[in-house]
Amino acid sequence: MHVISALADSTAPWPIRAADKGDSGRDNDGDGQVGIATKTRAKPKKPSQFKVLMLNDDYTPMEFVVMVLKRFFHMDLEQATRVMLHVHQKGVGVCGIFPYEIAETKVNQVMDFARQNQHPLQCTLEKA
Ligand code: TYC
Repeated sequence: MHVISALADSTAPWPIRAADKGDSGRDNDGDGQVGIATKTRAKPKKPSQFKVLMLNDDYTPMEFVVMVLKRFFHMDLEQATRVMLHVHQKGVGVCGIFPYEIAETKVNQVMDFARQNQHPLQCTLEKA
């Protein structure tokens, strides 16, 4: 098969079509393959990371926030207390940084747990 070498020509400001590179779309080497070009990435991209943020509110008890940080983010009492107080004073704080699916699961777990206990605690995601 004729491989289209400029498929990923980063200097071209437009997508390069097979015809632009003299590939007629016909089988040129008799191997029965027509117009298929694949390019594997030499360097696979790292999965992007997301911060899980906790937001302050006036009603959720401090003890509950500490419990959440221990339960879902595996913090010890000291660390959880420090993060809770940071959120209480600054309005927002980072609970941890995770790949997207794990971060999303943590947010859902925290929000479900807060709802079940009738607290307005809010948790969200932000690209790291
Ligand atoms: N501000 C809350 C209070 O005074 C405590 C609190 C801390 C709530 C952190 C939410 O993410 C939070 N009871």
